[in-house]
Amino acid sequence: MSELILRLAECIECGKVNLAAPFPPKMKGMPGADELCKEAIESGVPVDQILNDALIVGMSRIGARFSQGKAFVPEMLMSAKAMSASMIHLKPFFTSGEIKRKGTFLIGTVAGDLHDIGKNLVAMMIEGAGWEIIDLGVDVKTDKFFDNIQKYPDCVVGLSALLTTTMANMEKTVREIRAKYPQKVILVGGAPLSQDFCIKIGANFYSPTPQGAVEYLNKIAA
Ligand code: B1M
Repeated sequence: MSELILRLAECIECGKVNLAAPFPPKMKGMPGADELCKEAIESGVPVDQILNDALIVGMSRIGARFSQGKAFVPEMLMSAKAMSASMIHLKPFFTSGEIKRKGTFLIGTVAGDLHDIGKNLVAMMIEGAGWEIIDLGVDVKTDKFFDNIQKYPDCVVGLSALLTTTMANMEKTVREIRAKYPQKVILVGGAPLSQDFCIKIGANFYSPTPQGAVEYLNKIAA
């Protein structure tokens, strides 16, 4: 594998955004994801290789470390930032169809709930795994999910809830989606949830971490 790809994967994993970024201190003064991604494209590295062997590998390494308690939210946010800096260069290739997405993931925080930090992290990790993200934001009522399921019929749906009080709204939305779209794959997550709750409301999968959601999605996309 090319030296450039290995360095880019390391920048994503370590959250090195660009040359000017002071984080992480051990990479100060070195080119970051922004410059290395641009260089890789300009030197003819196939764009799907840049995505699969650098971006996805870097994001999955940081995701695994987070799941093991060896990395924390700020580090994941820096990795997501580095990924976004690279994605700017890759976006035209997605638009032209040269790089294929694994699927579309519709995500929102449920009605009545304004917490979005965890939801955003999950969205960024899933985007980093090669999925197109449609982020519906916070306080998302069932109708908004319906509108977007109609727009993206093959999408997988993800719901996040951070309050015990809004778990009831999650249940309502999942049941309503299930009634209208019985085959729809629905993932749920958020601090107060549990596997038992996931089963009770009829969602397909519960993950306490972004990486768990990524692994599940990759499995169903394979
Ligand atoms: Co709120 N809040 N908050 N809050 N808040 C909590 C959640 C709370 C636990 C604090 C406490 O009392 N100790 C408590 C909930 C208690 C409960 O119901 N069990 C609480 C409360 C009560 C409230 C208010 C009601 C307070 C009030 O006004 N009286 C109010 C409600 C507003 C509303 O939503 N309607 C409120 C408001 C707020 C702020 C707006 C001030 C702010 C949110 C800002 C924002 O999100 N933009 C806020 C914050 C920041 C918190 C805490 C401190 C941090 C939440 C967070 O971002 N964690 C939180 C206490 C805490 O957790 N220590 C608290 C970091 C984030 C990365 O983790 O969101 O769990 P998390 O996401 C994780 C996993 O859960 C998982 O992956 C993420 C990464 O690991 N995950 C998924 C999440 N979604 C997933 C989806 C998936 C898969 C995995 O698949 C689809």
